[in-house]
Amino acid sequence: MFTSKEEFKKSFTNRLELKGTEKSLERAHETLWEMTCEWVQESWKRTNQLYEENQDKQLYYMSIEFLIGRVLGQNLQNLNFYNMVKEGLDELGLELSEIEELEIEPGLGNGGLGRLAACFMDSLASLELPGHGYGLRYRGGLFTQHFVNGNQTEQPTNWIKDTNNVDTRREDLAVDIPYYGEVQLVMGLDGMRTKIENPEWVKAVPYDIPIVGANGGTVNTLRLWQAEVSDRSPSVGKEYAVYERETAHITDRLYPDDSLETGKILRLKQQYLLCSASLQNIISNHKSSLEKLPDSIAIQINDTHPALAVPELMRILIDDYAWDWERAWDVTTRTISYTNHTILEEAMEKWDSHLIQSLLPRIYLIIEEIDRRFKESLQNQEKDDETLHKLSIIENGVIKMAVLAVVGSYKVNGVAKLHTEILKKREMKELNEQFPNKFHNKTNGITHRRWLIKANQELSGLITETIGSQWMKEPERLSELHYFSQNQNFLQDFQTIKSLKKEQLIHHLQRDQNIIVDPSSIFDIHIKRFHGYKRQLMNILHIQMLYDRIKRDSTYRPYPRTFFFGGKAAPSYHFAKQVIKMINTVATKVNNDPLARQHLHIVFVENYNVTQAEYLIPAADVSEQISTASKEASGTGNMKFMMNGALTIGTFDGANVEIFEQVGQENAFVFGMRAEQVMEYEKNHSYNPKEIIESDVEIEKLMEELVKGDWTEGKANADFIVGQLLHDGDPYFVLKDLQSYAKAHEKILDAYANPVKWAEMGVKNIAASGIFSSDRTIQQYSDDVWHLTKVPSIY
Ligand code: 26W
Repeated sequence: MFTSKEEFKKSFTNRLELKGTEKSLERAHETLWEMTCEWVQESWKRTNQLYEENQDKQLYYMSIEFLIGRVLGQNLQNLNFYNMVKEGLDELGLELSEIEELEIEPGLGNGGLGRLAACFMDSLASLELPGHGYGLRYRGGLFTQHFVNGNQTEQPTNWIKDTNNVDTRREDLAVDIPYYGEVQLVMGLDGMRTKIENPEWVKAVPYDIPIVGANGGTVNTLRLWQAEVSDRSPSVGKEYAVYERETAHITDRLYPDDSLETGKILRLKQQYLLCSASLQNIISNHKSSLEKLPDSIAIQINDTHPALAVPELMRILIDDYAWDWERAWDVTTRTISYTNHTILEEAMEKWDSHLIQSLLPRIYLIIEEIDRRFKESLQNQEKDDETLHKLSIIENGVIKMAVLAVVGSYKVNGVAKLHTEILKKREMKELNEQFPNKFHNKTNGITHRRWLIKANQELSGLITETIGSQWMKEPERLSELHYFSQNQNFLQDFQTIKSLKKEQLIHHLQRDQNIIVDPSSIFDIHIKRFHGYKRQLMNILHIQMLYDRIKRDSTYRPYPRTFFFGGKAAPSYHFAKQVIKMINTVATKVNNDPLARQHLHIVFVENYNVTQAEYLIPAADVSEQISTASKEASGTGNMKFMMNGALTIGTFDGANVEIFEQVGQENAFVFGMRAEQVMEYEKNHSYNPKEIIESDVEIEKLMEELVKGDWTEGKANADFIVGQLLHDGDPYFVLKDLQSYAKAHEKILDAYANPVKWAEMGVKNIAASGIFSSDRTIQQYSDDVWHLTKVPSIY
């Protein structure tokens, strides 16, 4: 470990020289990476020792996705070495940011759910709480997106290199996972036991990633499992080569669908591998005191993807440790808790009973028994058929994972107030009534260390100069900035930094995509996965409306705006892909029109990922959070923008509601229907988009142009978009909210015309954003669900 810049430079140069005379950027990266790993190693070892000595309660966060982003710079930041290293390298003629650019980010997640898991890992370590992650080590992360003719293409992204990976293989901790086989009763020393005969064994090998907390004191572990062939004989009747191939497939790719349930056997294999390997690993450390499991550990399952943890823990306790059902159920349901991240019907996981029965025969029997006992317990409660239907785990040959997760957990939470209310009052009403104290809310958060301190070092520096550095530890103290929202010097500095972040983004885009952007335009940014309910379509339709207005009305010459889009569509989600194609088509038309181009510019950032987000968010003036009310469980991008002083244009949905509550509606641009209205329309099937078209000339004209194909290329594209809006009844209420959205945009222009007022609103947003740090979220989980104790790190 070094204590000064000079020491660092010396050590760095020595190591670099050992690598040979050629001083490439790659070598510098390799050297810095190795040094960082060594610094982390010490704290990692010490943290683990402390946990062991103190026998502290440990939390295990199980998630099928961990979207951690680049690691090097963030680790340096959390170790408090970033500036020192940057300056040292500078003096050696090297640019730290260029070195950072060499890291391929591990895209082990699709979107919000995976990124949330990563933010939580950061907060756990930073709060010095014993909390670790269990996930899967996909060889290929989320696909790389390119546009060919405006269409999304997908290439596999391989993030694993030959050397210097972010993770360390732990062969010593490998476990075997049983698939298929037959369930049999065998006579053991202590009576009859259930056993799986002739399963197909797959070896799960863990790879550990250190999670470095703030100030580098606590280093927790993210453990990712990789599937490999087992030394035990594979199942009879299968060629070894086939077994080998099928095994390698299990952790070969991240499933790129983030809301469409694909129901593939491979996905089920992944889920079981995650649950079984993690639980075997946990139990092996607690063998001697299993009775006390709920006091010594907590398991949080991130959505239902790891819900098989419930029957798997039951299986281990009953089959491997000869416990009776009641005892096993008591311990299981006091150990596991569950977070729900979506109410979209198509994203609610359901598995075909036959599939589970054949792949996981023992697990199936346990789920069946859980369901039987639960139904039995309801028998004398006089429930009507509808209620019984909502409460059943298995029904008509289908297993409902959300019901299994609720029944098998001691706590269940939604991820924003509105979402939790919808869960309790509608989606899971019957379950909530059955288990009145189980449901609670934990509004999501984001780690301010990555999204402000690291991504916007300039702004974070200004904040520290202004209110001191305590806000980094207690982000709610950002509220002290409120006072400075009236201070002209501070506002000017804030504006200067915003311009600087815009320049940095421009530079990045120019280098990556050869796009030139006007730095004085309003940066209006819509970045997230492509989905109908996130309404990228509404955004692009509005831009078409603006184009028409500019063409039609020679007095309408609005202030220049750059509309940024970024996001991927699931490869099988055709509608979302058609919207991508359409945005690219509209972009070509608008950007090449000499008149419109003076006022509107559309930029579609290719391959949106965590790294791109770190460039885009600090540069934003306007944050687009425009989901159909009731559909976005929380959103977390909304919080990142707010923390960087962008103003939100948004609906009353997810955590937007709480953002508006914190900052005041006067410092945001709120529009559109409320969740109750949307749900009322849905219940009564009373929304008819044709009525909107007939009553609004502007929208009518827009639709005519769409039908004519003025805004699309190729008939298929026009048919898809028009089909959704007209013939499929506009399921996400795009036309219904369009004018209200357009009015909110007009208000944005009015507000932007007064730069000081605009900056003041931005600063008020930053000042009100502290509550959205994931440190707050994690502390609440710990207080209400996990009951962890802080383990202060010893330096
Ligand atoms: C079955 C396939 C599948 C895969 C992922 C279904 C659903 C998912 C996730 C639930 C999708 C997701 O990422 N949800 C998002 O979770 C965020 C973190 O809580 C929220 O902020 C977003 O609102 C929610 O859409």
